[in-house]
Amino acid sequence: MQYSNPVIPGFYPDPSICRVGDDYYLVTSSFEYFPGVPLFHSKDLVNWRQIGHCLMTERQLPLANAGSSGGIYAPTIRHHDGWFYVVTTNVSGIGNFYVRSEQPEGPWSDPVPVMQEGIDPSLFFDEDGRVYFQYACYGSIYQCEIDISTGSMLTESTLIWEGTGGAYPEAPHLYKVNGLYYLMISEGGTEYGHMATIARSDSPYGPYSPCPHNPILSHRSLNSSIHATGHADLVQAHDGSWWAVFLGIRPVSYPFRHHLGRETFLAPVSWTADGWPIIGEGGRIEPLMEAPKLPEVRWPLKATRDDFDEPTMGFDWIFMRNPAPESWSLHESPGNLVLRGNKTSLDDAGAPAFVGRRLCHLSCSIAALLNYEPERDGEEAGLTVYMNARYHYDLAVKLKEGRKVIVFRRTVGSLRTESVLDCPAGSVILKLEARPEWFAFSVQPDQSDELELGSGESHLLSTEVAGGFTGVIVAMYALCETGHGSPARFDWFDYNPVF
Ligand code: 6LW
Repeated sequence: MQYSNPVIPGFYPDPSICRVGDDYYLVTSSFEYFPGVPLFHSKDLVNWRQIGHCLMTERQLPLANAGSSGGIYAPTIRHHDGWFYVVTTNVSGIGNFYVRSEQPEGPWSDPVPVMQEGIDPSLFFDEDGRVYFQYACYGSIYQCEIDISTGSMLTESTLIWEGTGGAYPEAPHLYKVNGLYYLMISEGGTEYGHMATIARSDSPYGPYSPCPHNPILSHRSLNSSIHATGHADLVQAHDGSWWAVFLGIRPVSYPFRHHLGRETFLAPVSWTADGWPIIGEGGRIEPLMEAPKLPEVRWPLKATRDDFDEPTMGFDWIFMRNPAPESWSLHESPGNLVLRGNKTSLDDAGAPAFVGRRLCHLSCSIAALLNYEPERDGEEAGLTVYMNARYHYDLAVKLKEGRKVIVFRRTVGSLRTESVLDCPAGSVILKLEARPEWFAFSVQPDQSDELELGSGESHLLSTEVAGGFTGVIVAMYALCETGHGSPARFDWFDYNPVF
């Protein structure tokens, strides 16, 4: 049986995985979005369901100072002695820290800081009870021992490997196999030169001897629909087979540009006769690959419509930074998500009234029913296809010089275009058709014909143009320059992948 890559599509980069019995858990980076560090569960490594987030409170994840692509960088998840540990970095806050929980669904603890600079922290629990903390800093990989009950450092940090000469050695993970310590990292930068490399030693502190088959994973200079593979983590399945999760991208158009962000991929790991792990076929992976020989467990398909009838938001929904409590409500108008604009706009590095989900498919149909009668001039509410504060396409209902209008706006760096149509009173359905190379916007006012507003190229919202580490988010939003805007009632939100 085959499976298709990515196994977790959409902006879910820097994956880390651990196994407890026949259960697999996986976390990814989340940057300026809240809640942080999405947590996934699988029984077969192919079918994943999100079961929550590890950072659910502002105390765990203060993001007020996080710019675009700030906040939470790469996490690592490990399980030891009955506890789950997730270690990560808030680059816009306390730096390196971990949270822990006895159940993967939480509650997760308050942050335990590790007073060590750098990014991409990882944990290794050795058989003698020692706990090692690895991280990337100053272009090398460092390690110290820590007291896992307090996060305090028990030894000085020492440089343990500088990689094979690629730029930016990062994403370290340490494994012990047949009595040897294997240190896997990524090099070459997270773009088209990305690769995973590995070295081994008979001591956790090295010296580490590099694998003669490095890189053990890379799509650099390959003719493939998948690029930038790297930032990998290894797991031994409960049937004894080895697998790797790692990030990759799926560029569209030429020159290569990708807008979904870095996604999570899976590939088998084989061991060479001289005891080295190789990911995929000689480091190359495919969109379709042989599935693990584990009992397949599929999860219930997600509903394509969210009616906002539940008391809490589903796990797919994320906010931009820590949301202002008064900017959103599921209780003000039962059966609706109500947004009230504040003074923060989509162009600001703040916390606008914004509830979004990752765009996980190159082709999909998205729509939302909006009841909104703006009373303050300049206030608006609608949908945005958002890469970051300087690159987004918006479709909104707005009060403009006393008239209720529909606005279609494209913000591409310093360039901005805007088209306006009169909007009849009453509700409107805001529509977005996403295809690999473009986004098309239209509205369906109540009792009226659909009106096409325009389209925008996807490559203008791509990482190669917009920069950063995230991927496109489709969000409902509201803004009001005077603060506390009129209620924007979103009755439902549809997300229908087009295959
Ligand atoms: C991540 C690091 C990286 O921490 O980017 O480019 C950072 N490589 O591994 C954010 O994904």
